[in-house]
Amino acid sequence: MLINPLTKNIGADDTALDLGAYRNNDGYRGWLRALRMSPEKLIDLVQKAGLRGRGGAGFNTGFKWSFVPGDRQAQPVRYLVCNADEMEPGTFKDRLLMERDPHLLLEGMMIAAHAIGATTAYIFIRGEYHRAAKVLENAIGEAEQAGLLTPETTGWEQPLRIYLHRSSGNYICGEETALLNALEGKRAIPRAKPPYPQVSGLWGRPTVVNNVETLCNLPHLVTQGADWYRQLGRGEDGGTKLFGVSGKVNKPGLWELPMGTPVREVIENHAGGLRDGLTLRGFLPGGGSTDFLGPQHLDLPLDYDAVGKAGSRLGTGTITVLDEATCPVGLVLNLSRFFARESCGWCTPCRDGLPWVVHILQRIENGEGTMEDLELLREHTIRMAPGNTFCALAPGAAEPIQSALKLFEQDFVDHIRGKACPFH
Ligand code: L3W
Repeated sequence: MLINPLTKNIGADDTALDLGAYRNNDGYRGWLRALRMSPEKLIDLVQKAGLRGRGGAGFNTGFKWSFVPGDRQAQPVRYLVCNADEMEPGTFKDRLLMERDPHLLLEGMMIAAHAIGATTAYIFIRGEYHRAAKVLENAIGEAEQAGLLTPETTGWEQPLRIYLHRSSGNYICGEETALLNALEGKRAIPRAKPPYPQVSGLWGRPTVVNNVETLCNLPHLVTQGADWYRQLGRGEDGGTKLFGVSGKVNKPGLWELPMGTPVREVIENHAGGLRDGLTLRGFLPGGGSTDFLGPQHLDLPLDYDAVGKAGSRLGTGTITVLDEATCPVGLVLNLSRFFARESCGWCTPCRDGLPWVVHILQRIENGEGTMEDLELLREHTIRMAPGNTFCALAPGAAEPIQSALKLFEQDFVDHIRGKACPFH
């Protein structure tokens, strides 16, 4: 039984799979099967499989597609956008898929386009991903030359056009509505939701934005079916996931594992445990905009709901570990600097709040903080709560700070009382 659908074609050498090799490995079979299905059936299949968005939010993919208006005659123009703007701190999973198996992504996009009735698709890729961009350009050219996107193959009225758009912006461009503004050539600021893009997205037309890893799940899901997909998971959620670990571990990296794999297995078995006899103090489960969890959560299954119930979010599934020799204040300062720099400046808690947070954290890290600073820090993060901002950037940035203030409060106090960073 196939247990690694996302990485089955990714071998030891670092070359990207070309179209011929991809086809010889059963490539584009999911696509051909999807073409024989009605869009409604395809949407239903993906919804039943329980595929959840791998960009960080975990929204049910088939359910998202189902919001696109069904009447194609009334609204013939629809868009598919692949969100490849991977910039979340500690996250490097989509890059692997794009650089090494570009046709898996293209096949996933073609299946999604069939489901929603899109005839134009965009891959919005992080500007720094030069190699992935080159590999994808080449793969799009191969697919076009082989006639895969033509009406003769698809049976559609028009050819499917896939464009690669290289971002020149920052982290906020990964927020789906800021991304759409960027694609339209406007300033990349988030739009108010609703309306969600599925109803009114790119140039006001129905648009679905899906993450790279989400789309790469589709070819095998369609070939093997919803039951197979669900059974791949070990817990509540179906399928597999690219889990990663960074920080002071013996073998930082990325592995395709069943959804629901316990944290301990990822950190100890796959990442080889902590380096130099260090012990674990905590970890961010899925990127820099998630809450810290502690060693008591090592047996937690890496599922969306399970991690949510433990007080954090699965996010991108790429874990950052915190060991006892690393300063938690310095770590959250570093993350906050990133989020402050990458804000689009559209709403006040983000534009003004994040620089204040950086200023306070810097003061504490320098040994110049006061006990009042802790309260001030807490207040600022409360002002960044969801509902006070247009998008998830500031609420996400607040998560590691708020959880660090709970789990590692003594470290903050030690900085203030000792008038220096105890880790230096
Ligand atoms: C229709 C509703 N559609 C939600 C759709 C919505 C979107 C998806 C998720 O942020 C998170 C963020 C980062 N009717 C709907 C609906 N949708 N309600 O579902 O939406 P949402 O608002 O829950 O999240 P989001 O704003 O898209 C994504 C977190 O991911 N994150 C960041 C990851 C960064 C990367 C990267 O760099 N590549 O992945 C990590 O945790 O903080 O919370 O499509 O339209 N009622």
